[in-house]
Amino acid sequence: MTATVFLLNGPNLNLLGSREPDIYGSQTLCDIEAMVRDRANDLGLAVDFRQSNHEGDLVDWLHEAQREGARAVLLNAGAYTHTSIALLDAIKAIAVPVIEVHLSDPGTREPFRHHSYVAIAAVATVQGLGAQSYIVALEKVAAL
Ligand code: CA2
Repeated sequence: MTATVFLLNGPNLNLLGSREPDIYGSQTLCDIEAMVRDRANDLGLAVDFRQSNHEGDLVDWLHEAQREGARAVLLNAGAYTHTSIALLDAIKAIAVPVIEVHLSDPGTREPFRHHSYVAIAAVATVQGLGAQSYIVALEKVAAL
């Protein structure tokens, strides 16, 4: 059976491509989804690609990844990365490996972006490569 990777995107990422291209690139989330699907196809992985602006949706989807037996979760939690103990607890509560993904490198930006709750429980972080961060994270899953 084909392994499924949940790719979860958090708040404001639905607006990608519209503003701040210097930080996040000019691709839309749809463009990124298409890139990810192409690469996943090559790697023999299925992708469940989602976005929500609501913290609880991301928590529910992490639980769902566990219930559905996902191979891994790629999580760009957006700004919840820096604030959400609920997401940290959800990642700790599931056995599915979670890889943290960011387009930018939050460590080189404002100090309030330097701490990541997600990183505490994630098995790896890929950041600062623009849309390519998602591809590198997917390749890490294939190598798990
Ligand atoms: O670099 C990343 O991927 C981030 O997760 C993006 C988040 C930010 O809060 C994190 O610190 C790093 C923000 C996504 C906001 O996306 C926008 C899209 C269009 C216009 C403005 C922001």
